[in-house]
Amino acid sequence: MQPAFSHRRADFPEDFLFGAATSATQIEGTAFGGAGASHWDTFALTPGNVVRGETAARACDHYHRWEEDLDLIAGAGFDAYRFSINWARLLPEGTGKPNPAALAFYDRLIDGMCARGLQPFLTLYHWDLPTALAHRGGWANRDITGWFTDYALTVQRRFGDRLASTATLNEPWCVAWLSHFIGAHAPGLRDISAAARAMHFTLTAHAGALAALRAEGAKNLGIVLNFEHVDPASPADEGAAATEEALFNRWFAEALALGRYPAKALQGLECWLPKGWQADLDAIAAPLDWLGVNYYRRALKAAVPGTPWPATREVEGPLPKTTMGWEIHPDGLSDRLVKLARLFPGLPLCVTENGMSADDHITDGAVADPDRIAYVDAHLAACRAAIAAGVPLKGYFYWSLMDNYEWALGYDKRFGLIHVDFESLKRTPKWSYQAFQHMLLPRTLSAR
Ligand code: IFM
Repeated sequence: MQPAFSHRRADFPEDFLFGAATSATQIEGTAFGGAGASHWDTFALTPGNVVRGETAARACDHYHRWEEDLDLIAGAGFDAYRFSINWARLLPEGTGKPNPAALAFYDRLIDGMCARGLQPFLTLYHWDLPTALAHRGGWANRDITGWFTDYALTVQRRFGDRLASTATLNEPWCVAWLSHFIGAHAPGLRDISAAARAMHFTLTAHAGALAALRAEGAKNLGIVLNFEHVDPASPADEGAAATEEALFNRWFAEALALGRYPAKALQGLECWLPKGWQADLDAIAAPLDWLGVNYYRRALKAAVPGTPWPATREVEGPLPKTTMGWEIHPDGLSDRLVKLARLFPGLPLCVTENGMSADDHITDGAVADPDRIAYVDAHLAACRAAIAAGVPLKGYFYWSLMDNYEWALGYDKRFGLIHVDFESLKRTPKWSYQAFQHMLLPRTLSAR
């Protein structure tokens, strides 16, 4: 039997928003419309970086199929759509003159959202750094603050009149640590000094753009951070878990909320931070209008004595997992929301990403994904628990609207509510899409 969610829309506050999320490089197709190269294009063309060497050149061909995709979002009953602009599409050289085809494309896309009653939730940076700027040091160069601010202003001046909200960056931990220390994402560095600089310059870039956007009159400005529930693999691994907590969950959040970095992370990073970093902290802690929370899983951490800082590794845990190998732990979401509400008193929070990858197949024209429905159901229960505990949680966005380019994992992992056949590009809504429809559509239709 096809399952439904155990929640009704009426179980959430009247103004609570439901939405679906994507990002530009993961769906649009970077080969179309005069987009400049981003560091992901070059990273993917380097053997060994991406599963089967797959690129985002065509992705879901959203560049040409955006109308069908927006119809599907509206058809599920969502109130809002979280999308991003590809910086390298808009500014092929990273700075300077915008690409006219990109201006026209994002105009059509945003107008298309408004015409369907979908609130446009924009993310300015979801990882498509123009290669021209990567060649100049990218996120390890302090100048990125100015490059990013200028890009943000170009976006605001053209599209700002139609945006419901703007987030500066998506998941700065991935931009900095995963990409410059672990080396799993573009630019694929394994360099603690570049990583420390990027951990700081993502925040100066956020702060520069936030101030400039505000001066320009932009409203509803935020940033999207990723969080995981961290546990020690054994009682002897408490220190390893605390280091991970500081690097992953506390670094960005405490800098933004309190204007300081956690001591446990500074132990390893302070000597690599750029000169004068302390002077940037006041600007970094400028008030936000909202905070986006991406949450997927629990991570178990163990110490690896005798290795360089942070001297930790991840250990496989016993909980049920998604096809990413990620442990499913919905209580971690309510815990995190409660902690964040304490750290940022009164600040509206929004779950900007939550979802699971699964081994989805089309059978007799349908995609049965009961595990995904159960995953979302449990995380919606966690949202309700947080709201009941007093957290000002304002929305929930499922990641992702449709199967797409999962970065270094190519087209291997399916997170979508909509199945995409990467040969024919046909879209097939899964059972989980229908579960959202069932929960959301009656009220959305009466409001439209
Ligand atoms: O696909 C990514 C997305 O780009 C950022 N957050 C996590 C998702 C799943 O890995």
